[in-house]
Amino acid sequence: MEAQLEQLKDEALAKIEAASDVKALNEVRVAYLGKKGPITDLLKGMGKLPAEERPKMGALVNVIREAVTEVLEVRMAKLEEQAINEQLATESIDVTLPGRPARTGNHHPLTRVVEDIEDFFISMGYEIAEGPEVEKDYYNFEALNLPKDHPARDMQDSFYISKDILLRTQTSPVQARTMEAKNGAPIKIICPGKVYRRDSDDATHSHQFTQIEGLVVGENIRMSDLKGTLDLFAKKMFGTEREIRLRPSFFPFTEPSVEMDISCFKCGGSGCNICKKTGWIEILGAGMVHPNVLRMSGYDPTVVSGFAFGMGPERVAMLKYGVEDIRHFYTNDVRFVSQFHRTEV
Ligand code: 2U9
Repeated sequence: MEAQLEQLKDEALAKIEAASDVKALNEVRVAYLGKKGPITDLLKGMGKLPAEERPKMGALVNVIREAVTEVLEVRMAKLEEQAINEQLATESIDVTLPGRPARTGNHHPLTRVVEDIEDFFISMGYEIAEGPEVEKDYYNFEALNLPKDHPARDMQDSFYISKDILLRTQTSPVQARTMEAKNGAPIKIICPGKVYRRDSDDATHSHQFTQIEGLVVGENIRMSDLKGTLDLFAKKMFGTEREIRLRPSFFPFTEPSVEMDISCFKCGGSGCNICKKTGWIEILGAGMVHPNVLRMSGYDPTVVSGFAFGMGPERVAMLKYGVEDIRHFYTNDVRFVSQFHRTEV
């Protein structure tokens, strides 16, 4: 039995020595030390030996197993090193190859326009206010001077969740909520966000779009403040050459109400395809906050006044970047969205 074990050991050591690569050595390991190998067999066969021989034989098998394992590990380390060296000798790295440029992403054009508008108003001391997109009928309509029978509240134009809850159709409810919360204190905010209307989607309409509205409330806030603010805004967004024009309009929440045009940034006012030969481009709506709106949210219209304005960043982006279909903003085609890299550092 002992001689048999010694022979097994010599045989294993000879095969380890003869193994010329990692794969061959692994085969030797499985063959001699594996679950089906002779050493495991010997250990399993111990039960058949007379009881007094078992400890001695068991110890001998273990000594041999450990000796074989040790030699095998040393040989394995050597063969692995040899394999790596062979690989290194055959491979080469060309350090003169030009690097691959790191592809950076860019902001979505709408995000970019919204952030540009935000930056301007933040520079003017405004704060950004946000509110829920699922809104109460009260804040979306009632508090904005759109009473129950107003045509703009028609079920056709809004996504109702229940009788009193809908997807907001404008960001104005954020201003109404802010007024209520501020409890008579001065306000200077802009409210960017998503709004929803029941519209059939086409090149210029979308059932979901973006709005930015602004609200300033305090003592002695005048129409001239509104006009000065909008004039600066137009110059910042569309170029220092721009002039603005206010036309009378109507919104239930402002009185008087105006629509603002800017002088065409393409032709400078002489008439072209962008301004439809008028020299002017409509950009936003605005007005002095209606006394009813002030009163409903806890402000005294005999003491304070305010101005408000609203615009659609999609329209601003379409004009600024010559985008012809509003749906491009929402379909995430990389050929479209990757065209709006900011070039300024
Ligand atoms: C309160 C008081 C007044 C917000 C205003 C407009 C005029 C306006 C539209 C432009 C195109 C929205 O994106 S659009 O469809 N908005 O013309 N919005 S004044 O007036 C308010 C809002 C809230 C409490």
